[in-house]
Amino acid sequence: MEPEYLYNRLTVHFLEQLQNQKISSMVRKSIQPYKELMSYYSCAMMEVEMKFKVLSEELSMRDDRNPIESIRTRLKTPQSIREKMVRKGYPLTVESIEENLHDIAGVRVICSFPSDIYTLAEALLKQDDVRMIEKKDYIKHPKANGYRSLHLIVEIPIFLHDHKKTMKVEVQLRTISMDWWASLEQTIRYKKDLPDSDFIEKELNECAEMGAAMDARMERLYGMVWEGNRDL
Ligand code: 0O2
Repeated sequence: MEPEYLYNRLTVHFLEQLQNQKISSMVRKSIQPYKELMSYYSCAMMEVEMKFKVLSEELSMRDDRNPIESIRTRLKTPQSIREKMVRKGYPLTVESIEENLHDIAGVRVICSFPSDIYTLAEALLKQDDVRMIEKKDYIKHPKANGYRSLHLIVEIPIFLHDHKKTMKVEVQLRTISMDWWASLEQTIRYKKDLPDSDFIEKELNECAEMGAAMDARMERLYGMVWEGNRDL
């Protein structure tokens, strides 16, 4: 049997066993390729986070305010990786995880105003070691439930001791109010197997609209106060 094939099978076994929290010692030894991949994602995530920290430092200096309220990072859990691979019908191998899942490393950037989202996205995408793979603008085109954020899948290099590797990272940019909505909507309903409810759907959608309206008003106020543009 090919060692690579064996590794892959064992990783599958690892992911399956993980769900039951029964990891045999043999499976433990087999998880090296999976652990390596996760560590590369972790490095890529740190790189992207640092890029935003640098932008935050520079833009704070330039504009006398920080366009970034906070940055959060997360690596997808093995359970969540397994669930998505199975749901999408991809083979459960380390190679397939790397090829098919683009959101294992996630960086969420919470911005002050909607325009900051686009300023930051543009600044990131202009960098010559960043390549955009995909863009989903759920702000200009909110999801039916009201979800808003700008999603970017970017590819960036990470420099290891003897080689360079290119990794994908999902970047989600949103305002405080978009984040507040997404966070509470996740608590209430997102990906929960709940029966359809027109009432809940309508309420959540209305809250999302209110959030968007507040964002627009706050941005307008900011423009009036700081830029002296009273006709905004
Ligand atoms: P978490 O907790 O962030 O890890 P899929 O992953 O198959 O659902 P796709 O096309 O890969 O869909 O990704 P999509 O829809 O562009 O964005 C997925 C991520 O965006 C989710 O990641 C959430 O973080 C966020 N998201 C998208 N839609 C919603 C929504 O309706 N409500 C909330 N609260 N968040 C949303 P994960 O992995 O599902 O979750």
